[in-house]
Amino acid sequence: MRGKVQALDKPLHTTLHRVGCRPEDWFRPVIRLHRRRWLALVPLAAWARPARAHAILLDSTPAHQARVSAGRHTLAFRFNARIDRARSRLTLIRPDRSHAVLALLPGPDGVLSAEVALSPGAHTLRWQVLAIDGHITRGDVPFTVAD
Ligand SMILES: [Cu+2]
Repeated sequence: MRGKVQALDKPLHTTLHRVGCRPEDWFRPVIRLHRRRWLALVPLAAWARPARAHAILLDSTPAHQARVSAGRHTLAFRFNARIDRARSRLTLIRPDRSHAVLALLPGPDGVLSAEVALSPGAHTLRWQVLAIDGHITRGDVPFTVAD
């Protein structure tokens, strides 16, 4: 990012040298150039943001407030960014409030999945992930296992 900003500064200096010394000559072009330079930075900023973003949950199985049947399930949490799997975890909070940190299955970047046997009652899946930008995000997905 820094390299690209410096590259954008170069044409401004080159143009300043070419315009000359009379203030009325170079004052207007400079303002115009500054405006153009800021406009040029807008797409760069838009492009840079997603690559640096911390992880946001895009969707999950089970979904928020879903109702699922009892038995074995593959849980999956999909995020908008690449995540550090070794420093991310899924915790199942059972109806009796006991916590179980789930073993993660291998899978694509940005997806955390685990297999678990579910018995009836209100559950919560707590996800905590470390994104490649170094930021930790977390959240809860409550769901119900039907009788
Ligand atoms: Cu972040």
